[in-house]
Amino acid sequence: MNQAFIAAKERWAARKGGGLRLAARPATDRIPPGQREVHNFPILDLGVKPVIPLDQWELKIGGQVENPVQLKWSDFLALPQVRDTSDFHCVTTWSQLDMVWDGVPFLALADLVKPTARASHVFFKSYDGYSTNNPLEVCLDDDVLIAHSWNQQPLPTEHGGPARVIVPKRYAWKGAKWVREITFMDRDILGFWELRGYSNSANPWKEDRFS
Ligand SMILES: Nc1nc2c(c(=O)[nH]1)N[C@H]1C(S)=C(S)[C@@H](COP(=O)(O)O)O[C@H]1N2
Ligand SMILES: [Mo]
Repeated sequence: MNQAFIAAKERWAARKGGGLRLAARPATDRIPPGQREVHNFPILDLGVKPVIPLDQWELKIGGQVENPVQLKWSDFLALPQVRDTSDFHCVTTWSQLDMVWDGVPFLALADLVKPTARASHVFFKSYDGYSTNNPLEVCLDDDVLIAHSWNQQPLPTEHGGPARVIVPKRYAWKGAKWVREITFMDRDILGFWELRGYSNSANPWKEDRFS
């Protein structure tokens, strides 16, 4: 069994008494250093906005797991769902607060595929050719979702719909829009921006912008 996964499940279970409500966030000090608040949710991509009809959408999850899966849209929607409000920090210095996301917690996906003891990192691939990577422990945080709705509306194509990853405690490039494949890894490999000089740790509170 994977230790990080077991620990995350225990944290989740310990909170279950209060429903799926997540830890309260402080009202102040929410803008990381060097960031400014915006209210217009900018769009950032590689110049391609892939349109994936729901009946053709698939999410493949494999690698260092006991139970690899290939989910269709209806399989994905049948997984446990949460609504969570989180902040969004782009390395280009804008932050947008109180984004309401609905989706499947990464932890629920891990529960489905069962990461092996060797799984230490996760690699995400998207329909536009984008990729990014995160340590498994980062992905197992409560607020990491495969989101299909934003502010209670289906996630629009330009923001990564049908489904995108959000990793609120990291700069936003660590969340793959139009996610297509999630691979549990026994080592770290770099994604699109990480290969091009962006920081691998990407912690906004430490201003890990570039490597
Ligand atoms: N598939 C894909 N995901 C991606 C990107 C991309 O170009 N392609 N850009 C990243 C970057 S740099 C940021 S800041 C956020 C932007 O998300 P938004 O366009 O919804 O604001 O998505 C991230 N995820
Ligand atoms: Mo970004």
